[in-house]
Amino acid sequence: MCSGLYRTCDCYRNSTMSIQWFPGHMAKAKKLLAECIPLVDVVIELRDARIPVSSSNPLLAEMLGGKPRVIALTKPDLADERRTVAFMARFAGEGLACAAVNTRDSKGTRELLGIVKQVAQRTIPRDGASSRALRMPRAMVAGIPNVGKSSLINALAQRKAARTGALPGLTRAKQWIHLSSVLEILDTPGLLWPRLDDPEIAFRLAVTGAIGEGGFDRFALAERLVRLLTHEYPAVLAERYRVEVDISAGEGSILTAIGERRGCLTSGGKVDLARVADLILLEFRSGKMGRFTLDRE
Ligand SMILES: Nc1nc2c(ncn2[C@@H]2O[C@H](COP(=O)(O)OP(=O)(O)OP(=O)(O)O)[C@@H](O)[C@H]2O)c(=O)[nH]1
Ligand SMILES: [Mg+2]
Repeated sequence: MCSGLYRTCDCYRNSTMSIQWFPGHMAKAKKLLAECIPLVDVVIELRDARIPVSSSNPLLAEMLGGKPRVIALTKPDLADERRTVAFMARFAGEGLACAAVNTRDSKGTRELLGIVKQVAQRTIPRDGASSRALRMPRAMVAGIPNVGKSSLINALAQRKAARTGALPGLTRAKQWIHLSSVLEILDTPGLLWPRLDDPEIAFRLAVTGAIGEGGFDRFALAERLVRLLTHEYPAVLAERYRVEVDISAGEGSILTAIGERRGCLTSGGKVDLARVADLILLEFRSGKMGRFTLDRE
């Protein structure tokens, strides 16, 4: 039986999928963020362009107080471009400064840096007589795990200043990075909120890679992804895996067909459904299936 927050078995496969992930280091991350917010002039809130609303962290919004914030939409290369543009227009309409940044080719970094410096100028302490800035602007990146915080810092710094990686929960402590003489920027650990009450938001966070492996059943997650793709993008699975997609036979039968096609077999020659689940989650997350935005404007 599985218990507590860490559900690794699939005992709820036929029930509503349960996703929660708030390991010990996350509680520490929350404390650290609260300590760091007063040290900076502006907070760059990173949101995944595939889920620009679901990846907005309510805890962070609470902790910000009156601190100015700028939204950076990350991984736009994996999202539906038209929807990214629409979301940016929506945020601008709400008075939120926003830029989309692809850290793979650094597109959007200059724009983001310009916005951050501009916003920071408003709050930076100044010499009373000359109104000269008394120090360099300070910013921090914050957001859900794996959203691309450390990658963004590296793209802004144009060097590998912070450690990055595909699994959420990599950065565990704060780290100041100096961007020449323009800005000091603080990398922080990813933060989720303790109870993911909305199962749809939890699914979107998990399928885009924000939740650690212990927080969900990967087979149930893959099944749900198959269901979503079959309903909303009916051609995707058939085209990518050259299988017949008949959802009336169940998601499991589609996963089995993909496993047969891709040779994901156990030593006994049966389809290894855990490997198939990993395969389709990996290919979805890496953009091999196409570009998707799961939130709706
Ligand atoms: N496709 C794509 N992948 C990106 C982009 N930015 C970051 N990534 C990938 O996203 C993954 C997570 O990046 P990190 O920078 O380590 O994310 P993080 O927010 O610092 O993660 P934690 O420290 O674990 O909270 C890595 O595999 C990056 O290569 C992007 O613009 N496009
Ligand atoms: Mg990091």
